[in-house]
Parts: sequence; structure tokens; C-alpha cells
Amino acid sequence: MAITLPDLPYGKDALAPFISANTLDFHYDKHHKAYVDNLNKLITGTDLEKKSLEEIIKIAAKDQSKAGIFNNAAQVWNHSFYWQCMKKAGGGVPIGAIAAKINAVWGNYEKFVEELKNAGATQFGSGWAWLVLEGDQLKITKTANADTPLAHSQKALLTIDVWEHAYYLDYQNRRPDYLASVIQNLINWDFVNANLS
Ligand code: MN3
Repeated sequence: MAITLPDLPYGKDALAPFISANTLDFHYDKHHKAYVDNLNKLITGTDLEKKSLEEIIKIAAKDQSKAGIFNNAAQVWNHSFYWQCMKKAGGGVPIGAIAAKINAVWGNYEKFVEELKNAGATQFGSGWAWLVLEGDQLKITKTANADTPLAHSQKALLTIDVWEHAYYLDYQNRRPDYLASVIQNLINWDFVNANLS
């Protein structure tokens, strides 16, 4: 069972002008695909070959000798999840069950946005900003490089990729502008609500 590159849930130009088709050409076709190809090379002929992606991540997270496998597997999962966290004409104030939960934890949407932006902006170097469930507790977190909530017994609800390859073609060094733009214009709250239930 080879790991496969899932289709993007929208066309390459669906997220423009906030994330350009040019960025998706590189980010999905080159970066995401490379993680899939690298992972398949690393697991072919090993006992991980028949495992699911989630199982591979959890096994490799506990074994330092499998760091390369973990990095590629987690990046495959994180990217597949990230694409689904966005949609054309998304973003803005949340709807559904997540809205009440966000208000219960942060008081209001504006404070939540501030914390989420801060997590992404202060992740030193490459990584990810997340909204996760830890038990019943809603949390904003950040992870470095390929690290993923799956490796920490957390349920991912939402992520924003803050590796430079996610925004450099569109925003150059202005990571905070990219974060603000994704939050305001692209977050797929239906997907977040589906993850919550
Ligand atoms: Mn990326």
C-alpha cells in the first residue's frame, strides 16, 4: 500500500489572490509530492510498508532511528490536512460549534485571531500553527519543522503552514501578512467543525 498524494480539494487558482496558483504549483506539486515520494522510498520493503500514514507517524515518532520517515510522513499528513483547512471565500468569523468553543476559551474572535497569528509569527524557522483539541481542551499550538499534533495525542482541528515555501512567492518575508490573509479570507470553518464532531 503505497502512500499517495491526495488531490487538492480545489483548483490551483481558487485561493488567489491570497495564495497564488504559482505558490500551489510549487507547494503542492513539488514540496508535498516530494514528501510522498521520499516516504515511499523510505518504507518500501520495510515493516511500515503496509501501515497507514497515521500508524507510520505514530510508530516513527517514538523511534529516533526513524526520524527521516517521521519527517516525511508527518509532512505528507500535515500538508493533506492544511489544504483542507482552506477554501475560496472562507475565513472570517467562525460558524457552528467551533464558534462557541472559541468564545468560551478566548472570549472573542479577535483575541483568538491574535493568538493564532502570534503562534504562527513566533514559530522560529519552519513549522506550523495549529488549533487542536487536547482531551476536551481547545488549544492554539505551534510545532517545528514536520512535527504534528498526531505525535502528541492531540486532535488537529486547523493548521496554517508557516514554512517559507508556503508564502514566500506571494508575501516574501511578510509571514504575519500571510497569516492575517489566510485567517481573514481562506479558513474553511466547515472543515474545522467537521474535525470537532
Ligand atoms: Mn509546506
